[in-house]
Amino acid sequence: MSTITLAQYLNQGVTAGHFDQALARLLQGMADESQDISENIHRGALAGVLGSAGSENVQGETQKKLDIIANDAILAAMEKTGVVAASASEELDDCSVYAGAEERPYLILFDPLDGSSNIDVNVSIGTIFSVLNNPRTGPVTNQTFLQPGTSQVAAGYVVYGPQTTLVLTTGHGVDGFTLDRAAGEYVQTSVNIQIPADTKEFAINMSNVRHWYAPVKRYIDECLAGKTGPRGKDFNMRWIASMVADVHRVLCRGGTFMYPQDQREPGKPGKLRLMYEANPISFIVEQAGGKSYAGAQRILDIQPTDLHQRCSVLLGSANEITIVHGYHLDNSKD
Ligand code: P6P
Repeated sequence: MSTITLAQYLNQGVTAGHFDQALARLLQGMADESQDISENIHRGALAGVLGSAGSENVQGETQKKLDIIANDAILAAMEKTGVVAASASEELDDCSVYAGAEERPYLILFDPLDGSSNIDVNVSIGTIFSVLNNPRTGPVTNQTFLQPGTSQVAAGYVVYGPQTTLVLTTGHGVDGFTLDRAAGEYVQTSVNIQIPADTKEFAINMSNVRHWYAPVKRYIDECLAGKTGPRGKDFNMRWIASMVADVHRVLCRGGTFMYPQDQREPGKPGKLRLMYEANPISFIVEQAGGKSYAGAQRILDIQPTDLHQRCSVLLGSANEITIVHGYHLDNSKD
């Protein structure tokens, strides 16, 4: 494959009319900032960036030093693009509105460092981002961001792992880029990623099995029953506890990733956040031929009511997700 740089890819996308120069600038800005984050992660203890920051985020979770470093860096980088009106982050209660927001075409939401409990034990973590249009119908507030996932104009993630990999979609398929540290730029290494429709691999936190509702319990039990069970094949399990790393594996070789709502807190629809985790990842998964549901409902169809709302997540290989989604529909009928 003749490789092209991210900059060349973005120029081609503008020329092809897939997106405008402003979105290209936004995506380049996010990619450039991810290089700095990658370097910090790569140096770890040598850069003095490991460990807790001694503070909590809006979710009440202990913040790691790198959570704050990444968050502040992305906020600044998005302002610098000149095309982002405001940013919403997992780490902040409210959106950050930039000067001249009324003229700037895009909004961005992000989880600056997802899976940060893995930072100190050298396991892959990631950045997830979602891009929406700024309707420019008045001042930007948290409410301006409350658009369904189908409204996204772009979404992406960066996996900080053995390689630093950027995966993105602008609604024209999913493409992947590997960071060439020596050259200081991303090079395209995957074109039009497609998730295999069938799989023998599922990812879920099995320690929660006693809390699951019936549809997920039935699906996983059937996978665990293996060859002699109703599925007629053995399954393997993975759980990295870093959504981006688990999802990237699904994109590369198929599989399912599930973090379902469970009975621990019946009023809580799930652990993962809709706006800056489930929506961008679901946009990517569907563009790659997969499926993504919050129980019976398609995630991208959810009309948000809060910037930090959570949802159940069942995503991955289309033929497998169709099965577990079907169990939720049966359950809804019951
Ligand atoms: P658990 C990381 O904290 C995260 O939000 C996702 O990246 C990950 O898939 C999940 O939570 C892990 O949750 O309950 O297994 O620690």
